[in-house]
Formats: sequence, C-alpha cells, structure tokens
Amino acid sequence: MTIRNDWTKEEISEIFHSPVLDLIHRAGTIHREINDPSEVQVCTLLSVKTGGCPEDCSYCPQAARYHTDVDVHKLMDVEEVLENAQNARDSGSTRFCMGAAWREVRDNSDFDKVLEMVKGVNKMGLEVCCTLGMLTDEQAMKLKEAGLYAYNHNLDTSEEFYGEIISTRTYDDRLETLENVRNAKISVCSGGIIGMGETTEDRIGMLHTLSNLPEHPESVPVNALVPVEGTPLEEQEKVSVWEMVRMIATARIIMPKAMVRLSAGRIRMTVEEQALCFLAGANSIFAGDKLLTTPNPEVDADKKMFQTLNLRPREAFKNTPILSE
Ligand code: SAM
Ligand code: DTB
Ligand code: SF4
Repeated sequence: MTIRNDWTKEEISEIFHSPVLDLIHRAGTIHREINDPSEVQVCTLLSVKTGGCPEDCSYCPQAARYHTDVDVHKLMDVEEVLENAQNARDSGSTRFCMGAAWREVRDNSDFDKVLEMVKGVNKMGLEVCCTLGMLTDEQAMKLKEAGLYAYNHNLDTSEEFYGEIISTRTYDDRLETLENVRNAKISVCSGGIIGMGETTEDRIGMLHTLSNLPEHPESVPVNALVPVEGTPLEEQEKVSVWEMVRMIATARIIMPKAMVRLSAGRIRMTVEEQALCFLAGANSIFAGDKLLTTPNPEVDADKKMFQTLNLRPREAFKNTPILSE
C-alpha cells in the first residue's frame, strides 16, 4: 500500500464524486486490507474545562460570546477526571480524550494539573488524548513527557472557508500547532466538521490539506455539525448520511492507515446509517451519553449496535506506529 502525500485536489475530487456505491466499495476494500473491519475503537470524551472560551468558532456552544445553555465550569480536579477515565475503561473504551475550552494552553497551574491528569490516565493503560487549543513546541514536549499519546486539533474546514467560521485565529495557527504536536512525537488527530454551510470544494480542500501534511494524521475525526441553540450555526440543516459517507470513504482512500472517526452527529443517525459509515471505512466512535457538552447515543444503544453489526471494540495501541520516546 503506497502512502501518498501529494494528492491533487482534482484527484481527491474525482474520488469524492465517484458513484457512491463504488466509493464505498473502494474504501471498504482498502479498509479490509489494513484493518479488521469488525473492530471499531471506542473512545470517551470528557470536558475537563467547560465554556467561557474567548474564541468565536461559530459552531461552538462553549464560546463565551454566544448565549447557550452550557454550564461554565473551571478545570476539574485530577481525582474526578481519573475516576471518569476508570469508568470509561471499565465500560470498554481504549482511548480517553480530555477537552478544554481554551484558545491556547498557558504555562500556569492549570496546565500543571492537566499534566497530572495525563500521567494518571496513561498509567491506566488507556491511549490518552487531549484537545486544549493551540500549543507551543515546549508545551507539546511537556505533554509528551507526561505520557500524552495523541493530541486532537481540528482544521475544521478548508483554508478558504475558515474565515467564515472563526475570526479569532488563522488556519496557519492551526497548522503550526499540528507541527508542534508532530515534532513532539505525539500522535496527531485532526479532522473537521461538515454541515456548516461549506461547499463540496471546501470539504475536498480540507481533505487535501490533511492528506498533504508531511505525515498523515493517525486519526481523522469526521464530525457532522451538532447545531446548538444560541450559536450562529443553530439553524443549519442536518447533513445527509451520503455526505458523511463520502467524507469518510474519501478520507479512508487517501489516508489509508488513519483511524477514521465517526464523531459528532451520531445522535441523529440510525444504526443503518452508521453501518454505512463503517462499511465506508470508519473504525472509531466516541461512546458515552455526552460528547463534550452535547448529547451522544446511550452506552446501551451502542452496545446493542455493536451486537447487531457484529462489531468488537478494538484494543488500545493496536497497529499504531510506535512513536519513539
Ligand atoms: N478548544 C479546543 C479547540 O478548539 O481546539 C478544543 C475543544 S473543541 C470543542 C474541539 C473540536 O470540537 C472543534 O475543533 C470542533 O471540530 C468540534 N466541535 C465543537 N463544537 C461542535 C459542534 N457543535 N458540532 C460538531 N463538532 C463540534
Ligand atoms: C472531534 O473532532 N470531535 C469531538 C472531539 N474531536 C473533541 C468533539 C465534538 C464536540 C461536539 C460538541 C460538543 O459536544 O460540545
Ligand atoms: Fe473555544 Fe474550542 Fe469552542 Fe473554538 S471550538 S470556541 S476554541 S472551545
């Protein structure tokens, strides 16, 4: 399997626009060459610092400037976070991702506390992931030393559309953080959101940027917008399953070794729709009845879905390149 970092937009567009059943077949074939298609990684999210964020991301319920129902909460205590991680592990999760509504990490006692959380979760044998906003080189190194396995930092959309969604930071800021994460030898998790009013070209543009990074992200989350009352995108229409399928399948074909994560938006998808996403190469989900602040399917409903589709939770650290110490 050749891994390419020189995809052109035209090539990606051709794949993206191919007849949908052909697209699913092609992506599914590649998926089966690399992964056991009956394995899906189960990840758990926890919002360790909620709301009050100074940024203006139009989709986000945690931005202080929008009037949403989110309860603002300061950074959680280390023990409480570790209890949550233990529960997540007990219910079958192998990756635990801690999210903070920060623009960027600051070198203060809150960051020291996050480093303690990372250490504790790592000791439990979970893949520990964080999403804390922008990071410097040094902060990335400190997280690595504490045992961080992965860092989530989404490009969200194309470079061209980015300014329509967020004005308080640039696409280049995002790319710089991804570079800092990569340099620190932390596994990269980066993807985006569909259903924000972007065009198909924007979706292809984002996939083009991700697939032409010097190394592909090890994990690519595909989120469907969860429209939240009070945010500028509250009225956006739901995306169809075929749009999710096209994103997932194209990501699988152009970044074959990445974990492609069927992320936000499952709450409005049927089991049949999710099955199409797994056929198209998705091999990871977020479980637990809450994502960061918005609802997600109940744990029991997901257990039932796994039984119906004969899926198994994937073990931690499987087939992931050993990121050298
Ligand atoms: N503050 C950090 C940042 O922006 O990088 C980390 C947390 S932020 C909530 C993580 C990601 O969640 C965003 O990049 C975005 O892709 C996703 N997200 C936030 N709100 C969403 C929504 N309403 N629907 C779908 N995805 C959303
Ligand atoms: C990602 O791409 N999706 C997750 C995770 N990375 C951090 C977050 C989805 C958040 C959805 C909105 C919320 O629950 O607040
Ligand atoms: Fe803040 Fe992250 Fe939400 Fe943007 S996506 S408003 S940076 S929490």
